[in-house]
Amino acid sequence: MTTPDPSKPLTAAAVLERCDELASHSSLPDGLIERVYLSPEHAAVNALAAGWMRDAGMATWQDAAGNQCGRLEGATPGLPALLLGSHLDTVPSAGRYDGILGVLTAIAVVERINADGRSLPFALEVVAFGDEEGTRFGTALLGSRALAGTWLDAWWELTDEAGTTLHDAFVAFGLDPAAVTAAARTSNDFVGYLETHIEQGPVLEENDLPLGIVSSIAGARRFQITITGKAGHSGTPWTHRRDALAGASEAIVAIERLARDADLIATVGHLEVFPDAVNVIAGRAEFSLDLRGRFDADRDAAWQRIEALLEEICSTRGLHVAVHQTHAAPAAHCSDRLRGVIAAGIRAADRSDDGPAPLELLSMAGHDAMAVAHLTEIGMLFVRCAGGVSHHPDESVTEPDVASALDAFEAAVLALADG
Ligand code: HGY
Ligand code: MN
Ligand code: MN
Ligand code: MN
Repeated sequence: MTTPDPSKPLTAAAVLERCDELASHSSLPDGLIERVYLSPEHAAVNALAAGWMRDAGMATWQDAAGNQCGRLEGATPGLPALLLGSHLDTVPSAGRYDGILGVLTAIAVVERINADGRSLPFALEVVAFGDEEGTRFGTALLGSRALAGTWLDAWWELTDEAGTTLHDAFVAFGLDPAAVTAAARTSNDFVGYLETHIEQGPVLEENDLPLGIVSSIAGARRFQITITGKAGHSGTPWTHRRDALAGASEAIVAIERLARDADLIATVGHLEVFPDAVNVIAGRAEFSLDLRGRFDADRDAAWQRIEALLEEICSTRGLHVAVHQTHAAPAAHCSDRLRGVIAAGIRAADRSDDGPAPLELLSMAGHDAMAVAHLTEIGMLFVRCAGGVSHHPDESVTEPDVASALDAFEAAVLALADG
């Protein structure tokens, strides 16, 4: 095992350079970033992360679901581990810090602790999850749900845009679908899970804070909604039209109004029209819906009202609606214990023992921590990102904030060890 040089702790600048290197592994041209589960780009960044994990002194392996893992033993071999990590996959036309900063912060902190010769009462494991976003197959958290032991065999027939099934993508990546359950860990394997992530919202910036503590993560449900009418000549009189796109448009605006009134967040990010021609009335419109809120019960009650709304709009317009849920993740709560060590880490980083308590905030963005919460306590450290922008090439963080995050995350791990 490598023993890193304590005189050269991994700096924020080095972590940001690694973010840039990972960003170069993309399936898109012109500097745009897209890296999906079980792709050649995924294999490339797993190899890079594995090398950096080994430089930090970890033993490394790729698990049966394609997650890249590393482990540094504690005071004695075989102890349960504190799991650290995030994800390496991205949305289309992504930023370079969502998920990636969390993986690299975890590796850097293990390197620092190892270099300082600290032997902790637990092992340290780092996991770089392969599919948090769900970009390729539509349902999210596949990597972390494999580790959590909540994988569903119903997913094997999910297909990507090219029609490749998840099953065949596993095989092409060199994985055995029948062995995916080998990725599942147990609660006894871990003492907890800590994840660093950019906030993907404006709250830290509005409060002029570099770091914050996540209190809980909003649960999301995703749907594919298909509205069917009758394609026809664009000169058809109003009395004879059953326009699926006009119906979908009315529904989308009505859903937004309903979500705003219910203090929820609803996003329609995908829309496809058939036959998609300037002089043909749309016979079919298919759109996605991502619905999330602080409380699952409010979200689910609103979803029932949305279903009634869809039926009403479609019956008025002589249209048919079909709904298919593609993803559901319950809200997850960060434990008092791990929120406490994150707070201790932030205070240590900004040396503000007598300052105001670090800010706690809800994450409207989903995270792998939601899936890992099935196994063990979770805690998350948020890092300010400019304008709260994420899932966009303009996603950005500052070197000083990353330096603070490294110090805070290391101090949080040590606070747990000393606790
Ligand atoms: O969708 C989300 O909230 C996360 O970024 N995957
Ligand atoms: Mn994301
Ligand atoms: Mn993320
Ligand atoms: Mn589609």
